[in-house]
Amino acid sequence: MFSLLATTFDHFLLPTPASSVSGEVDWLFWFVTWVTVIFSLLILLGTVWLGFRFRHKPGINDIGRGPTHSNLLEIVWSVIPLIIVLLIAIWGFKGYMNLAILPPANDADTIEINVRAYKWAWEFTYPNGFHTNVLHVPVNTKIRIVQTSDDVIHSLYLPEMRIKKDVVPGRFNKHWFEANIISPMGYDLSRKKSDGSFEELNRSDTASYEINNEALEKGDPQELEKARSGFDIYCTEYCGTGHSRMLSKVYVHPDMDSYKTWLIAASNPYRGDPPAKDVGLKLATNNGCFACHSINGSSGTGPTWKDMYNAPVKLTDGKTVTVDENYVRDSILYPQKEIVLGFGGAMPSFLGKFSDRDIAALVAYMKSISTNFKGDAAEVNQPVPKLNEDKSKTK
Ligand code: HEC
Ligand SMILES: [Cu+2]
Repeated sequence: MFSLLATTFDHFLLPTPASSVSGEVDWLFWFVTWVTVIFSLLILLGTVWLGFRFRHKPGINDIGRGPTHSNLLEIVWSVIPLIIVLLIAIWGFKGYMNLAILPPANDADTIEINVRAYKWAWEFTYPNGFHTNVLHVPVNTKIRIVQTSDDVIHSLYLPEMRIKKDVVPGRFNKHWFEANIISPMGYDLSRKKSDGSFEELNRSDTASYEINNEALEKGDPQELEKARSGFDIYCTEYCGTGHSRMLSKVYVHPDMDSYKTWLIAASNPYRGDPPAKDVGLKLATNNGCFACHSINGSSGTGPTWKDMYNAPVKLTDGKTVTVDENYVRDSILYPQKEIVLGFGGAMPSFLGKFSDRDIAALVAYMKSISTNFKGDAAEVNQPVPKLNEDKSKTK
């Protein structure tokens, strides 16, 4: 009976069950709900019936002598609730343990995703270091989530996956889920077919996935359509004025290949031929350059990049050189070759990590923040030209 009623009311109270634990969670939810409903009704009806049955009757003033004790009644109303409550406790504890014990991190079939919460957005970091504001996962794959917050307490809630956990600053909270159905996809309003209908959003096309909450609030139709695809992600810990805007999506891919295709395309900073300086900024951000280099003129572990391009630098060997493409290239690939006066040789080598195309993009970014760059400003806004060596990388 429970499951029959449960399916009838399924989408009334609970969103689509989409993970390996949703069946169990929903069963327990409906069990508790119906036990509550049935017992509330029994008690209410009993009270009304007893009140009516033993109401005051005119002419009868004898209050009578009813039964004072019944062992049978005492046992029935103690043991039945005890069994029900124990059932709920054991069942709930099993479910809790299942969610609390993570799949092993070294399992090849498990994907670990880092979540960073801040006022007021989510950032999901994938195993290759790429991060974005939406969550992509393959279906039927265990996902370990390791999460922390930059500022206040947030809470990561994926209703369709039936998981929720606080994101607390100063510690890493972990949980996991395994999606077992593919997420719904909306339509791409920028791609109209000849019959007037729209193409379905393509799971491995990243450009159409990143959420722009500002545009969404302004009612941008493309963003509204996107909001109809994927499953929901909410923050469920009131965290300030932007709390209600901490919305995101989880996209469940039909298989590992589709997920990987997406990840490779999304991680490629050249996707969509953006301006060279933007590629450079992305490369610098993704590779941690800003841990040591500032762009505001202040020195960190390394010299600032502000006004660095085309400026003279004094080196420890007494020479003075002007920062140009080759100097930057050498600084990145062979940092110990020329060391800037006043700085230790703490710069790690990025040999093998950056192609010359990448370095051209980094230089374009450095030009864009240097008043010593006297060239055409439009230059840094052109896409980085494709070089032969990159053919294999960008496919
Ligand atoms: C661990 C700290 C650290 C990180 C991370 C780091 N650098 Fe450096 N970098 C330094 C230091 C220290 C120097 C100065 C000493 C030297 O010339 O080797 C330097 C020097 C440089 C210079 C020459 C600066 C000048 O004023 O002449 C460039 C260009 C540069 N780094 C680029 C990068 C890029 C690009 C990245 C990221 C891919 C990066 N660095 C990451 C520490 C770092
Ligand atoms: Cu929040």
